[in-house]
Amino acid sequence: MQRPQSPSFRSVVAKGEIVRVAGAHDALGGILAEQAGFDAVWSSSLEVSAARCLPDASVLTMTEYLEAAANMQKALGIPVIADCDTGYGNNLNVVHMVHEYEAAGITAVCMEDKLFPKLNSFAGGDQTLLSTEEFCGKIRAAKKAQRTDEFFVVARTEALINGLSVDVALERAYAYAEAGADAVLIHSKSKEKDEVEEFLNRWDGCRPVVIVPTTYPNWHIDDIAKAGASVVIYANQGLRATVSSLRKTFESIRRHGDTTALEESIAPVKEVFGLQKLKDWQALETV
Ligand code: SPV
Ligand code: MG
Repeated sequence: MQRPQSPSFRSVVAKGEIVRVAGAHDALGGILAEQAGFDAVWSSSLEVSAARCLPDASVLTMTEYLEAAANMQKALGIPVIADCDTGYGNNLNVVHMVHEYEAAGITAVCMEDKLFPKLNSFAGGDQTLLSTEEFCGKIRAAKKAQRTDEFFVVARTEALINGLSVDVALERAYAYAEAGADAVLIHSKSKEKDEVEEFLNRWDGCRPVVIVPTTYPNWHIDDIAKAGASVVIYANQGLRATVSSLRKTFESIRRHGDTTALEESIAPVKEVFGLQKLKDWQALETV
């Protein structure tokens, strides 16, 4: 029995159809995304830190984020894009990060142009950006560090998160493309899609654009594709569903004193065995 094998993220993007990505923090979430038909999994810094009840504030180390991403990739037949925050420090940290992620079988990483330590984009607080030139240096360092042509570096600008204009976001994104990024990610905390849509309208298409429609949820994927985005990351809906579902489940048990009311709405143990591929493992006893 072999582990699943995943195509590279680059090859998935190269198909030319919009790439649908779901956020996860462990292999279980990742495989549920794969089974639902997603094309890739986002190893979300928000999810991975929340899974340990820690803030998404560069508190966990690179090694801890890498372990989470690698555990997902090992279980999946679709590629993981690792959310690597700021690259965990300066150019040197970025190079170490690329070496380690690539060696672990991760085919795509994303770095954002904020200062280290960073804070989650929706948390308010300090969202100061690194200078464009310094971030371009990180991109160049990352691209020089990769061993294979397959490895894919997404450069994420937090210009809009920082309250800067679409002009600035575009200026930065073009500089990041010029520095060698394989794709750019434009993040926004606006309740409307307008600023991301404007970015896409004015983007010349020199690199694929990645978007994260968390705060502007009512943009249908077909319309996002028409607007020119290549990759859509549903970054934290799985985590939020987990929180709601576990809360409801545990409250129900406490309220009712038994689990009868729940049985219809929770997965049978058999389904869990399926996700564990238990039958395949048991078959190994008699090979
Ligand atoms: C994440 O999922 O960790 C992200 C997206 O980086 S966000 O939380 O919106 O910043
Ligand atoms: Mg993140």
